[in-house]
Amino acid sequence: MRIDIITVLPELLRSPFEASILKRAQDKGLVEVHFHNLRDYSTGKYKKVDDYQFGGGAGMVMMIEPIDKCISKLQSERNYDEIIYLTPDGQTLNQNIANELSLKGNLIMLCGHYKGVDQRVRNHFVTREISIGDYVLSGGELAAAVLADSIIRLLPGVLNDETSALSDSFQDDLLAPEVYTRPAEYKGMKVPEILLSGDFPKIEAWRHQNALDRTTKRRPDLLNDKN
Ligand code: 6GU
Repeated sequence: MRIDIITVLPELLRSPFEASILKRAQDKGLVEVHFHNLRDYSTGKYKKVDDYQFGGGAGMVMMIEPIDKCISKLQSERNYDEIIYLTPDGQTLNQNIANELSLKGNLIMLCGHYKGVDQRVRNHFVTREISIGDYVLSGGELAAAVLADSIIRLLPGVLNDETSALSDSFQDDLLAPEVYTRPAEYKGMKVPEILLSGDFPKIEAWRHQNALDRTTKRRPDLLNDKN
């Protein structure tokens, strides 16, 4: 997979990709992540990427020309499966969307800023609009990092057995069961006996029940007939 991220703030975005699982995924050659500074595609003396909105109103709007230039250059080099615009009025990200996008080859992520991008970018270039939740961030950069992380960790070979994505919360519409590690007793606080029993079918049944109970209590909206 290849992810190209278009942003006015590449420095805000780099560090999440330089540690832990996201770094290892790139080191293993499972994903390439490239950052493109929109300012490099602006013309004129001041490298302008935003301007006042027609009709008046507070806040700047990201101009179509630098975005067009950047996207056109990328598209001249390869085909993209999706051009994703990160925006609070997009479709709310969930595990199903991450699963679906993890099956694609090349993705562009366009980070919105200020009042957002000129609507013509959305109408003519963007194929998909995603939000990461009902709250407002200062820009799309952190949202792009969240989206990219949710996708990259699903690529085959990125996670090992211990961190397998299959046992994640949400992957089967259930929250993950509670977990414990050594010591088996700490200041009188004990680990559930069943987990120490070595009876794996019983442990699996306990975990499923625990996941079900936790979901019922915390997120009843997730439950469906599958569970
Ligand atoms: Cl994608 N962008 C911004 N600016 N705020 C958000 C968001 C995106 N998703 C949730 N809040």
